[in-house]
Amino acid sequence: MLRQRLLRLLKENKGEYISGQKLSEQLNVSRTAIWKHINELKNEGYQIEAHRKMGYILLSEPDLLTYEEVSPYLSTNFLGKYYMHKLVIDSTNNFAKEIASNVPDGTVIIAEEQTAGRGRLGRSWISQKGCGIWMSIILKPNIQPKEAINLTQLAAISVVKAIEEVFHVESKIKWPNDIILNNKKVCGILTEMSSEIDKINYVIIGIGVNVNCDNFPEELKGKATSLYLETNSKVDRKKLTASILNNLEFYYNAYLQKGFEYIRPICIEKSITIGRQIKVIANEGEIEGKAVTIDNNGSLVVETKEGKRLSIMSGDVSV
Ligand code: BT5
Repeated sequence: MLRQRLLRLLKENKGEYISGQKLSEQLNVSRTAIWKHINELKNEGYQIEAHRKMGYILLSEPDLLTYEEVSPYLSTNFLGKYYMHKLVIDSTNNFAKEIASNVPDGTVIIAEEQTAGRGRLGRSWISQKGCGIWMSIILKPNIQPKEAINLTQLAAISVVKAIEEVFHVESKIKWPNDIILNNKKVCGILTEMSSEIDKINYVIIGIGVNVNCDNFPEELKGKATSLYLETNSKVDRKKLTASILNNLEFYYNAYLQKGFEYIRPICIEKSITIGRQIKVIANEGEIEGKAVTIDNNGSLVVETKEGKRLSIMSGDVSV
């Protein structure tokens, strides 16, 4: 695409002028076409100055999670190769569901803002404009439907590893789908699936990370936080997005090749739940006891005060 090639050239020469003549020669298009695309980029927030003799200079890029902005940090083979970016959407998971059957494995959908972001069980997910990573990843794994719960764990460790890698901050996983930083929720994961009895059509992993958010509604104060609030510095959403995808592809491949056993020790190491006295609201009802481990299926093992061990596949944990 011309636009992408033009942007690449401007980025390669960031802070330096590049003449309209040179751009038109290298891209093999007219100077008018260049000028038209430059104007489009400027409208999207790229700060580009034009000088009659010297040409164009890129001064800064917008804080947007477009493919052009995230891909320089991506090292994946298939995740995010098909990538859609929206300024506003109701929910990236809703949109992913609409398109899932017609797009390749590893498709990523990212929005700057969600007007109806969703949590589990019909709960809502606050997704303010430009301050977080609100994304859905479509996967088409050849695994049994009951194994899909493992993918939530894969996403959780990928987010924890990415936060560690990019910002050197240690977060923890509250089984099964919350990432916790200093006792507050910084990220939530919503995994949804379409399947037959023994075959998955697709899985959608929805990941919401509060990155630079600094203003939560009253009911979330004390419960929710962002990387910005915890580290006191504005955080690069582009690098974090790419690192989550890089890690997810790595752990996903490892999981498909070696099974959940490979992932399990990391889930246990990064868990904030294990070892604690907890209450779980699960399909089986309300269960109280000590979280002892995560088993080979990814279920949480809870020991009740009667000494009975229960394996729980999903639920809401409170400590
Ligand atoms: C979750 O549900 O934590 C899953 C959140 C998944 C969000 C992503 S964003 C991209 C994709 N598209 C979507 O529409 N969703 C996914 P759950 O465990 O049910 O937690 C929901 C609860 O978290 C709410 O009831 C609130 O108490 C709290 N909450 C809502 N917004 C929050 C936020 N931004 N940060 C922290 N906590 C929040």
